[in-house]
Amino acid sequence: MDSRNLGLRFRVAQGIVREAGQMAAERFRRRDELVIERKGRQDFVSAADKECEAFVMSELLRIFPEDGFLGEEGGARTSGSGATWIIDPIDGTSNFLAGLPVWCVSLGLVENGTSIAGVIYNPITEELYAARAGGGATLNGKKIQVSKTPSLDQARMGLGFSYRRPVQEHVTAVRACLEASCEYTRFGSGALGMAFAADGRLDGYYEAHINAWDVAAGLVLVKEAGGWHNDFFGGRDAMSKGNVILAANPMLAQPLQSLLKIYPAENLPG
Ligand code: LIP
Repeated sequence: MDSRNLGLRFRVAQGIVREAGQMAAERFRRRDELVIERKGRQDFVSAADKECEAFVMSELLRIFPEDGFLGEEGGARTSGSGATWIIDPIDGTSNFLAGLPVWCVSLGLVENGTSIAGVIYNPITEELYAARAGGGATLNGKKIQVSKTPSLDQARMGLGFSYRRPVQEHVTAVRACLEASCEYTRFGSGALGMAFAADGRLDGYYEAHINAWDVAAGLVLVKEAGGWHNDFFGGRDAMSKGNVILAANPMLAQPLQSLLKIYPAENLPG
């Protein structure tokens, strides 16, 4: 996509995500009124997720009718332009429903298996992350960069888990980190985990299986903030089936790679 078209989409996406975030924040404040449906083990959805996704999808397709769309709550449309918007209307739904202000709206734009623009917005903390390919990454307009932590025994990782994968696998990852004196935090929002890795509040983020809508925005954020991440969309059917995610500052990519025993080494930095 040429720079002018990407720039236009980047600006429009920030406006739409901010508006969607305000809608979701209103629902958050009145969450006791929400009807909650169960999608799976500790996996919930409410009218707030669906409303937010429908709003974002209708706005994007009104302005960019040729683009494709993939949403966590089922919104989908094949792309005519080669670019596909990927949205998680409320990432961290369990936190949202519990009243924890650790959730966000996450919107990514993917072309040819690469994330080229991303916006992540937590309307409660008023933090808006944005990045476009070649344009750097920002938090509320200020440039962000990944951490410079040089070794695991000084690091703090974000570790995510869902019942899509065996509990033992997560326990093994937690144990490996702790035995390496590497601290960890579990947020319940993969998108915020990637954002915190991009601005250096975390030194990296790992989850054995995550969906495209959780990381599509975070991938370009981490990359534009000088970080490294695995070839998420290189996985078979990753767009529809998800994949493992590992993101980190470049110095920790290899040590984390070995520690978590996830990938062959060829696509690591350095
Ligand atoms: C969440 C992800 C998180 C994962 C949770 C859940 P949701 O997405 O962001 O990384 O650990 O199980 O999938 O369901 O809140 O959009």
